[in-house]
Formats: sequence, C-alpha cells, structure tokens
Amino acid sequence: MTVNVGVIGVGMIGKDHIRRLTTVLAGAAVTGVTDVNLDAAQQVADGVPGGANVHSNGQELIDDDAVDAVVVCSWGPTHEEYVLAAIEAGKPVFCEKPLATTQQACRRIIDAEVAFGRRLVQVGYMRRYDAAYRALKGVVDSGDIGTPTMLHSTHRNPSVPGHYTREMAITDTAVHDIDVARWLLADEVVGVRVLKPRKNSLGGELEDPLFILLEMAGGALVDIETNVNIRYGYDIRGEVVGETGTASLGSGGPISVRRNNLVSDRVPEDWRERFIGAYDVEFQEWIDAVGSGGTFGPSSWDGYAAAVVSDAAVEALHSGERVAVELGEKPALYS
Ligand code: NAI
Ligand code: ISE
Repeated sequence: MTVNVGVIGVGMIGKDHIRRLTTVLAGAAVTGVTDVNLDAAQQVADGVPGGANVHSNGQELIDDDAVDAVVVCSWGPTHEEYVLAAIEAGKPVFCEKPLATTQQACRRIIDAEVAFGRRLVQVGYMRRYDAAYRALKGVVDSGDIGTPTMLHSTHRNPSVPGHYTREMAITDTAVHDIDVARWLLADEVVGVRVLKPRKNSLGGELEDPLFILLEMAGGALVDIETNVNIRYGYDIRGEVVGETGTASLGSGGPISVRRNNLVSDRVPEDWRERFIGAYDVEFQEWIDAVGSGGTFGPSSWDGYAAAVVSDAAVEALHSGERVAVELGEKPALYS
C-alpha cells in the first residue's frame, strides 16, 4: 500500500523530508503541499515526482481525500492548529519538534488524541532512530554498565540564525537532549537548573553556552551543554555513566584520516548531515506504521514532557534558581 502524504511547511526541513519521502523511502507518495509562501509551495510541488497538489492552507490539505497522513514542518507556533485539525480528521500526523510551543497547547493535543481513543500523533525526535543512539540505548538497557548515575549530553552548533533567542537554546536546541535523557534513562525529569558559563563573544547578546542540569526521578543527573556558535561544526556527544561502566556515542564520521602525524575525523556541517540516517529510519518506520496500523514513535506525551521541562528550564535560566518539574498523570493511551 502507498501512503499518500500531505506536507505543511516547505522550508528547510520540509523540503528535506519531501526529498526522502519521494526519492529515498519505500511505500510513500507526496500528494499535497502547502506553505504560507505559496510560491515556494508551488516550486516544491513542481519538483515532486508525479506532481503534488498545492493547497491554499493547511486545513484544506488535511481535508483532502488524496491525503492519508500529514507531516507538519511549519514554524513551531503553528503546530498546535494543524495537529488538532489532523486528529479531528482522524488522520495520522507526524509533527516536527516541538509538538507545540506551550505545555498548555501540548495538553490540548493530548486531550484531543485521548478523546479520539487511538494514537495518531508522532513527534520528530529523530535521535531515537539514530544508529549510535540506538546502540547506546541497547547497552544501557542490557544492564552491562550497571544502573545509570549520570548522562553527559553535548549539543554544539557552528552558528544559529539571526532570529535565534536565548530561550531557543533550550526550547529549540536542548529539547532534543531532554527527549534523549527521558528515553535513554526511561525516567522523567523532576527538577532543573541552568548555569551560565562565560559568554562566547561570537554569540553577540545570546546567553551562550549554557549548562543545563536535569534531575531525574530515579536520582540520575543529566548535564546538557548547549553551545551554538562554536564554528568548528555540528558536534553531538553523549555518555552514560553507570555503576560499573560507561558507554558513549562514537565520535567522528565514517572515516578517519591519518597523515602528517595527525588523525582527523569529519565533524558534520549541521543536523541534516549528522542525522541523515536517523531521519530516513524515522520516516520509514512512520510510513510503515501508518500503512500497517502499527505503533508510532515519540508520542504527544513525549512532546508534552519535553515542553514542560523546557518551560521549567527557561524559568530557571531567568531566575537562576532550581525549578521543580511536575508532569501530572500520564493517560493510559501513552503507557
Ligand atoms: P523554515 O523557516 O526553513 O521553514 C518553515 C516553513 O514553514 C517556511 O517555509 C514557512 O513559510 C512555513 N510556514 C510558516 N507558518 C506556516 C503556516 N501557518 N502554514 C504553512 N506554512 C507555514 O524552518 P525549518 O528549519 O524547516 O523548521 C521547521 C520546523 O522543523 C520547526 O518546528 C523546527 O523546530 C523543526 N526542525 C526540526 C529539526 C530536527 O532536527 N528534528 C531540524 C530543523 C528544524
Ligand atoms: C534545530 O531546530 C534542530 O532541531 C536541530 O536538530 C538542532 O541541533 C538545532 O540546534 C536546532 O536549532
């Protein structure tokens, strides 16, 4: 069965997902696209093999019978509206992170999905599909390094766009590390602090880098370094420290070059390069789940939890104090 997908938002990642859905993966076709920039939508539609309908807005795309499932790649503040509309239409929806920009909006999505009675939403936390992260999770779950006591998580970007605010280091960037911490340690966050090292002068007014400390319910601590003007490349690191051993993501790219008494590994340019395989696996598994009625990946609950922790971290950034995190009761749909 071919799953007909409609894509809302054809910016940087929307285009990349359309490329993988139409030229890399099996079982999917892109039948509809839309964007507030309709010229951009038309241009992208013209490049889709077999062509795609251009819709004047997201609601029209969701309502189209030629769209079986929806991918939301528009700006964060628009996600809630489209995810709720997809649930209302009973269509599976893959929403790029964040699920929504406030925890209240995420709750409204959870309420709508619970009322629908079945999971329809998957959130774009692609690290869970990365081969290295999956191997790390395998070691943690095997018990080979004992009970985890700490996770060190490093998230470095060479630079960020001009509209990037100091809060976005948490809500846009560290949100991936927050999701990884909950997933790797199979635990929830109960408290957060944010420390501010000396500023990187290349970040202008930005509070950059940041050191974010998460307290997990089981007692493990997670430190997250965000460092988004580091110039040398996109560098993602992770190390789990257990009671009897440690496990880390491998460093570097697929090859290592030795010459002139030096060893060099490639540092990726950006997330598209570093996580290209993860996005492919993420979307193939999503298409397979939509086609076969199988189980979806990161849920509305995961999107909500990331939003609650992010909100607490932003409060901690502003206040300099520890902020407690309270998620409330998890609906049975997400157990
Ligand atoms: P972008 O700015 O390149 O593209 C966003 C597109 O959405 C633009 O073409 C814009 O015109 C369109 N748009 C805005 N409001 C709209 C609306 N109401 N209806 C339809 N289209 C609308 O942004 P980018 O980098 O592609 O990011 C999009 C989303 O993907 C964000 O939520 C971002 O956080 C997420 N993202 C996720 C990544 C990941 O690693 N999982 C990596 C990069 C982005
Ligand atoms: C971007 O929006 C992403 O989601 C990337 O994965 C992340 O590394 C980057 O810092 C964000 O700005």
